[in-house]
Amino acid sequence: MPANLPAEARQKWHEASLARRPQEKIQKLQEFMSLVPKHKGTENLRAQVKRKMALLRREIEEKKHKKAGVGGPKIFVEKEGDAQIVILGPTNVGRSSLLSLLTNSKVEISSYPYTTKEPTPGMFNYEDLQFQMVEAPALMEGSAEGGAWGLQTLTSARNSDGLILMVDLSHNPAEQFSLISSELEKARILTRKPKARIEIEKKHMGSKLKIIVLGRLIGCSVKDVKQLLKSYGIRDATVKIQGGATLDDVEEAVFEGTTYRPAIIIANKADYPKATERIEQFKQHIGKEAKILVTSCKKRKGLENLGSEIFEMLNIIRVYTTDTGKRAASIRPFTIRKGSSVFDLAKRIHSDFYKQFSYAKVWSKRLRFSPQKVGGSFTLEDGDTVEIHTK
Ligand SMILES: Nc1nc2c(ncn2[C@@H]2O[C@H](COP(=O)(O)OP(=O)(O)OP(=O)(O)O)[C@@H](O)[C@H]2O)c(=O)[nH]1
Ligand SMILES: [Mg+2]
Repeated sequence: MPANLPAEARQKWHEASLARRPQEKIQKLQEFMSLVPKHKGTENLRAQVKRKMALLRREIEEKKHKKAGVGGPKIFVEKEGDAQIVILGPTNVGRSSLLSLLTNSKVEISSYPYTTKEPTPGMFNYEDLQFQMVEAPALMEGSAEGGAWGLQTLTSARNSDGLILMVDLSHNPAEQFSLISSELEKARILTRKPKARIEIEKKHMGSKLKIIVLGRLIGCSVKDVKQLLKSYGIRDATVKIQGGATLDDVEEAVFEGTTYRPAIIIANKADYPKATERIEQFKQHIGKEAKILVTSCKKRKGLENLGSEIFEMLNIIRVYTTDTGKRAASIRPFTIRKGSSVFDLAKRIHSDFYKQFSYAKVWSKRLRFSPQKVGGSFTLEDGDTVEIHTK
């Protein structure tokens, strides 16, 4: 549904985007909110602006704390290891139980609700990879608007490389899952790869109207896009579209781009009496597209494949490097995106490295003979060992 914002609201948004001080920005956003009509089409937008204001208030608080020399709880956990996976779910589903089974974290487990109050990390070793698992505080209705720990929980989710969406089988899992989905949707975090992606690159230069559209527009013209962006005070920008976009899609992108995070669903507490029935209904409810792991943290069951499922979800491969002259391959692999070439690997090792690239030798099980001499465009696969030779 389109947002259909009145002109004054658009103007106010422009003013808010120009405001530099947090206090002033909050003020402008508040005024903006009072001009946004309340209907289904603006629901996500309203939630998101509320979150933005909560984040700004938090920023002001933190500055005060810093001056006073005391720190508050963390909003998100700095990344460590090969990937960061955030465990999301309503309270009591067993997020802490999962974290303590997989990692050496000493997180508190309790039958009382809302025990975990800040993002809590632990390292999960899978083969030669390290996945940093982060338990986010429980999701509840209103999290996306910054209620309770919503700010920490959804900022953590946005900041992650992938998600575990956890529900339990002690009561209706579909209800728990729809709470997770709706809060994620309001926070504009997608767990399915979007068909279209739009990025608006603002340039803040000159006052001449200069809007460039790259990609396919659906049901509107470049002129419409120019007019729309102008009404939001955007005069100099490049709009990059992947896969086609309507004018409403472009308008959404003005506020905040959506983030895509891959996800695995865990249905925990499989030891409950009616669990089998509930899981069948839940599977039908979810459909075939999403992966569901059925576990019992209490009985330590169902977690055998979690490492490989996470690895699969992340769409990465491991590549080992050797130095010319040395025989042993690196112990710690580089993790790079599936489909990457030798060039991509060289860039990862050092931003300038690929410029001196001459050729590479690759050792791989899938090759008829190893090592094989290859060029920069050679596509790597999981487990390959590479030796790069420079000019
Ligand atoms: N029967 C059963 N109980 C479980 C299972 N996993 C966890 N529990 C229990 O469920 C309760 C909540 O577990 P936690 O791991 O603290 O849940 P949480 O999701 O971290 O909850 P909060 O942090 O409080 O939001 C505890 O009493 C656990 O012992 C399970 O597989 N089966
Ligand atoms: Mg917990």
